[in-house]
Amino acid sequence: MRGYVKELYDKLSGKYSWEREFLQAVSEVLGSLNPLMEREPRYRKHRVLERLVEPERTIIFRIPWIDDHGGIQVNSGYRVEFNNALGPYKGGMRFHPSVNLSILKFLGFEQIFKNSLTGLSLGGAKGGSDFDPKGKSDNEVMRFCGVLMDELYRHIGPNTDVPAGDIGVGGREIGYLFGRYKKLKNTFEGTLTGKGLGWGGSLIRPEATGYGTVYFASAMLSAHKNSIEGKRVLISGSGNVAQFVAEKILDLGGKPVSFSDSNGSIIDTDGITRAKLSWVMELKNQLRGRISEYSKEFGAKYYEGKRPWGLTEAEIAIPCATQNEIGRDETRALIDNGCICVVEGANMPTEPTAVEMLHDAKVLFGPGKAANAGGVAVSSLEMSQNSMRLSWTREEVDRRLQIIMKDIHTSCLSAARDMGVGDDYVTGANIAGFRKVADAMIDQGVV
Ligand code: NDP
Ligand code: 2IT
Repeated sequence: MRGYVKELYDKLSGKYSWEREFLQAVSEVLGSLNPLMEREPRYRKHRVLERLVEPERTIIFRIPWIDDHGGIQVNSGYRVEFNNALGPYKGGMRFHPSVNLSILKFLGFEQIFKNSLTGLSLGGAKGGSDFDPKGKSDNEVMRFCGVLMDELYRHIGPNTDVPAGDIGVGGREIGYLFGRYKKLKNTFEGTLTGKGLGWGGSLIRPEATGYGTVYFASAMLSAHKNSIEGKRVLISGSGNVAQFVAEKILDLGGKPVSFSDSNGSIIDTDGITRAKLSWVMELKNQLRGRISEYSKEFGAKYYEGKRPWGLTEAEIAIPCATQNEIGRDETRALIDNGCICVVEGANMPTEPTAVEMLHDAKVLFGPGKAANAGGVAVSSLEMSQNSMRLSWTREEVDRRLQIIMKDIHTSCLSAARDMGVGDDYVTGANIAGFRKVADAMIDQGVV
């Protein structure tokens, strides 16, 4: 980073010095924008960047709830409404003990550019709580979601802000959140996405992030005269995104060889078959068990406390757990074990120095804001279906998802080539995502 964007970044990092993840996300975007700022001075004149790095609104609230033993628990709730230049605020809710304002600001900031890349009318937001759903009963999760919504409902709406899922928030949580929202507002409307299929949800929404990430990987490989077929694929996480990445890899003839969770990783060099995958889906989605149980069931090796990178040879790596889960040593191990392509299913899973190493080693790198945009894209298709009061078929939604992912890939590559940085997808995604939002902000004046 240098010049004007560096000055801006230094100011921001002085003001929010403790917001490590947020500053990391901003630094990555600003690092790509310098040449564009020099080429098109109007962005600087209108102080678009200064405005973009401040959320339009941040709501922080208390969530007191009663546990199964009659005890009073207290959590923090957040919604960061970052930017609505392109459409209603849109982005997921994360429930995880690590959640704080820095993490939600990083996710909300990324979401602005991701949503812009989809080509759909979506602003950027993120929210969540430091509530830990692990080990809680369904009734506890329901009571917690109810109290969270007692505050959140006044800030959201189908044309205002439309939350969805993220880590720790799946179909069960969206159901409880929607139930309370509907009761409080006395209106049945599409204010949340990821809803159940019987009550306004869209086919393919659960699959969309994972499928979309693999469609993006496939487009990257095909632009470089390669494909997924026959490739071994390391996957981290074993939740929503990881499961459907594995399913689509199998559809396209690849071989998933790992899963992980916050306790450790399993490596299955025989390959995770469809039968093993459906066992994992039941383990994680119904029984809410640990991935270590996979090794007891199928005899694969379990590595306690380790992430899967470089634990076995593989051509492709798709991180699908959380931020900063691939560091320098792991990147070295990936490269030494034959990795040619890293695609981010998770948000910001690769540390900045690791991204540099991948670029230097000419490993293809697909950044999350482009690669995992299929989830929010199908959320937007869910909103469209809700507005029209109809439901598209599985084939129709999947067809649209494939087109959107292909278009995102093309936008990233053409923005990168336009800036003379070859196939640097990070620069491409940041510039293509930024331009649309920045132009809209200029058109709409200083608001
Ligand atoms: P889930 O809650 O379904 O799964 C998360 C998985 O990641 C679990 O296996 C979890 O393990 C693991 N994990 C979470 N936090 C950590 C941690 N701190 N360290 C190690 N492992 C961890 O979430 P999703 O699959 O929905 O989300 C995964 C990633 O994808 C996130 O980065 C999310 O922001 C991103 N994403 C999700 C989208 C969606 O539509 N759901 C859309 C776009 C991106 P454990 O069970 O032990 O906690
Ligand atoms: O990070 C993400 O894009 C999501 N968690 C999905 C957001 C959404 O609104 O579907």
